[in-house]
Amino acid sequence: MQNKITDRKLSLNTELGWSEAREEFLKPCKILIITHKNPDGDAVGSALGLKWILGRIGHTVNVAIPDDSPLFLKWLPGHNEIVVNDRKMTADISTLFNECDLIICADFNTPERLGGLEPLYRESGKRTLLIDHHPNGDPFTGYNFIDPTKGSTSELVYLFIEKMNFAEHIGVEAATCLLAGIMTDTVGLKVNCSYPEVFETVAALMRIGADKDRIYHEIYNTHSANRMRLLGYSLSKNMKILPEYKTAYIALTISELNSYHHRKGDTEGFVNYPLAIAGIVFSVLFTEQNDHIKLSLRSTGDFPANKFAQKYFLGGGHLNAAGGRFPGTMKEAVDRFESVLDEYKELLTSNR
Ligand SMILES: [Mn+2]
Repeated sequence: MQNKITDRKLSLNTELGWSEAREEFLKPCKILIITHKNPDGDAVGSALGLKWILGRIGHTVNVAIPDDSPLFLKWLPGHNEIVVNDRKMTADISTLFNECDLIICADFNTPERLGGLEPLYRESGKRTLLIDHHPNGDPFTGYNFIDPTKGSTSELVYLFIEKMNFAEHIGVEAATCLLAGIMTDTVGLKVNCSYPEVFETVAALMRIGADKDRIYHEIYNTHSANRMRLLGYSLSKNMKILPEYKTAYIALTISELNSYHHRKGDTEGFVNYPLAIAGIVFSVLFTEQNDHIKLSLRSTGDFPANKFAQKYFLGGGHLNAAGGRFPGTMKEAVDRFESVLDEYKELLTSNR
């Protein structure tokens, strides 16, 4: 493996890649696993799952994330050992970057997604490996294991470990983290998992001891009353439906969020609700942040939420699940959104 972003890039989907990687992982070393800002269940689940497995193999492993993860992930085994950049632990984190032998990037496809960790990553000069399922990414690391046909990076971590002949090192903690990651990116095994192999991985993780029902409960049934009331408000008072575009959106300002005592992660999943309305194929959630408007976009069928986000909202992601941002006010963001929809009218209305 090579050092810099511009050096040789080797896909693990080649025999050479696998044999080099196997050798690499046999000697104990210091590994730093990093993932994207606003980490979701797949980001944290894949990173922690890897940490448990590589630790068992004999490596010294740390996980660092750019900002804190939402409350519904804090129960994951090993979560309390994650180093979070926004807790003013930058000094500790730069030591981790300096002292590791290998950096594993999980669940993102461009270094910009690292937020505050990006400069540390770019300056690290370490050997690097990327495991990811986002489409059209730049394989920016020395090694990469990328498969956009998979519903989650956590599933790819399982396949990676299996392919490396390390499956015996997957314990119940790792299995729990990986199944949590699979469950969150597939919204409880409902979307992005219409291929039989994913259920073989789920079955394998359950046999190791992952408790599917408990994981589902911890992720989906541990909300606060305030979060449920905010959801109720979003759907009954705030959601706007544009039937001529088969589109619906929710736009929450900071003052609206505050009036429901919003906590990080509370709006997670809101964007999926409008898609349950007959005839709606495109749903967007706008949430006001301190200095920009954040967008979550979901679509059904072949409407490319990622291309839409990329073209107009500085974002990207998957075909049916993408993110973006808008530097301006909520009104400007929503006006812009409504004004560009017409360009997609045919694509939207021909979708089911
Ligand atoms: Mn993911």
